Amino acid sequence: MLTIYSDEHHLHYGQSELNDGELMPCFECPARADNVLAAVRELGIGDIVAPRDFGRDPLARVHSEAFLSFLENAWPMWQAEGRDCDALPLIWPVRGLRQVEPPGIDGKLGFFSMDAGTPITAGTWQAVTTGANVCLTGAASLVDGERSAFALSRPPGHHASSDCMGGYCYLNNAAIAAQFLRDNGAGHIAIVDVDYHHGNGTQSIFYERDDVLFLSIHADPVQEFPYFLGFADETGAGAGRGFNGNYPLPWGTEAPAWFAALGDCLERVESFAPDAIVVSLGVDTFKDDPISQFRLQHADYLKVGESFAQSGRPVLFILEGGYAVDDIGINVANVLRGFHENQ
Ligand code: Q9C
Ligand code: ZN
Repeated sequence: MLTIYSDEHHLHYGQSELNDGELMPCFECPARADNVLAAVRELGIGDIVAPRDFGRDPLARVHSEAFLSFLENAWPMWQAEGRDCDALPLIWPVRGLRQVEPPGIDGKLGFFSMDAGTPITAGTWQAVTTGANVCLTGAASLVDGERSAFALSRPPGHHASSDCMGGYCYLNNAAIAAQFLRDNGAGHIAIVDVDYHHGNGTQSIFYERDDVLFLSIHADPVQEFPYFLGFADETGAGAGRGFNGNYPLPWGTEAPAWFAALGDCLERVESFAPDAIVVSLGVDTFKDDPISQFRLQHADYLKVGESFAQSGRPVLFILEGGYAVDDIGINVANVLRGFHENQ
């Protein structure tokens, strides 16, 4: 299996996020991808290659021009205010407030975000565009006939919508890759999101479409971030009715219940018969994840990979969450190994 990777993820290194009422060090850190890279190298199941540059067009297929231009200019605007700490929002246009893009950076940060856990730093734009290129290079390899690829990118993407960052996410890599596959000959794409958190951004991007099936297994939003999307009754709208599936599970969920949901997802994928599957691969379902409450174990991830291999369809794995930094390498490598040994 081909892995795509760039060191440029190091350019995004947030200092702090608001968590439990305190500013604390970011859970989403460069060591995550470094550790995954080391584990994939050791696994030795294929080449590790650099991304190609796909330019702005594939990003603009998913994100609004106003949002892309905000992401690109946020740091220079923040700096122009004389600040050199991370840029974080402090006010959002909630119910009763006007939904109009403000001219200044403090207004824009709230207008284009959903939480205060997603800092913009000096290198964020460069890192996130390179991360998207990592995923696009993986998608392009499937177009060229590869059976599978692993996009080893960070920061993650599945919480980002067409015009909002949040949940450590800026550009929605899975959506960008799925749209690229659609634009390059695939008629139908399934996105299976196994990150611990609901992929609210991906869901919202494809909610009214019947060409991209979105399925997500995650902690129940009644208990867990992102709180405001990811319920079981969200099944799609308009033409997309029936093409969105959520599997909210309670805190404490262990492997049997989790794999029952995955089995159900994969049956739905089979009847949809997509040309390829994009997997939003978060491993924050791990029992020792510092911000999550599921209980999957190292060996369970082998079975995750094996389950996707059994579909027999081309698969693009894209790294999302996973914050047990010392375990993220083995967990991700186990998914890839489980796939590789059963394809
Ligand atoms: N007290 C991803 O896994 N903060 N994002 C949670 C917990 C946001 C996670 C706070 C978590 C976002 C891609
Ligand atoms: Zn997550």
